[in-house]
Amino acid sequence: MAEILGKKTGYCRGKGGSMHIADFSVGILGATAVVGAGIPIATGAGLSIKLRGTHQVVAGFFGDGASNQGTFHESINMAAIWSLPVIFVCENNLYAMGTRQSMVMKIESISERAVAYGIPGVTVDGNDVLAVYEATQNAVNHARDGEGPTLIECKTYRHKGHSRFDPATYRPKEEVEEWLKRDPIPRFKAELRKMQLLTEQEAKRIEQAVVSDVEQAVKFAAESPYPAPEEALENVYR
Ligand SMILES: Cc1ncc(C[n+]2csc(CCOP(=O)(O)OP(=O)(O)O)c2C)c(N)n1
Ligand SMILES: [Mg+2]
Repeated sequence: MAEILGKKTGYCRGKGGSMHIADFSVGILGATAVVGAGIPIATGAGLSIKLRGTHQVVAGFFGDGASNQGTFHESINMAAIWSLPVIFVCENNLYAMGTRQSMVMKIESISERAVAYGIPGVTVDGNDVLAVYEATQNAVNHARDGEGPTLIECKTYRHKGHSRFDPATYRPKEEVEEWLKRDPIPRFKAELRKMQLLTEQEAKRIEQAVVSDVEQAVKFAAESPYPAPEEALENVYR
């Protein structure tokens, strides 16, 4: 919250904002506002892991729209030929801003593109927590065994417009209603309840704890100072 509000206490001291947030201390190399620009960064991080010989694995996230950028094709091909430990995670939410996938692609599943680079490509129900977990686990094992990258396509949906200013009138009402029923959070809760791994009381406690964390983050951010003007050129590349 502090970073989003441009405050000095944010992860990037208020200079990254929501679009360029990074936290190297936990391995988050950074978000980027340039669609598809994170994909070559993931490949580069994979090369770094290989050269350093650690057991790390990179996960790079991007959208269906980003998979039409040249960076997607070039980066996956390089990661494939060098057998880099990278998981390319495509969150296919059917839209790139207002552009529906079917308007700009002849294929239905983006995972099909993996064939062109000789790597595994899987499509999973992106709103099914355990299905995503399983696909990721397989891809991690594959990467750690030195077998190279995997492309995972998570089929999902955007619950709202692209931004707060987008009324998203280009989407059929029925389509939105259908997808809202598949919201992964209540769905996973129901699954845990069915497996008797969660009581209603525990679920309530978790929800309250999350609400309280968010409220505290908002309060902390609101009360934090902005960076001083004379710090403008500190902690930035120039
Ligand atoms: C190179 C580039 N072109 C255009 C834009 C404008 N833009 C911002 S988000 C977006 C759509 C991205 O769609 P997708 O990859 O499907 O990601 P989603 O927002 O659905 O997660 C576009 C075109 C941009 N930020 N960068
Ligand atoms: Mg999209």
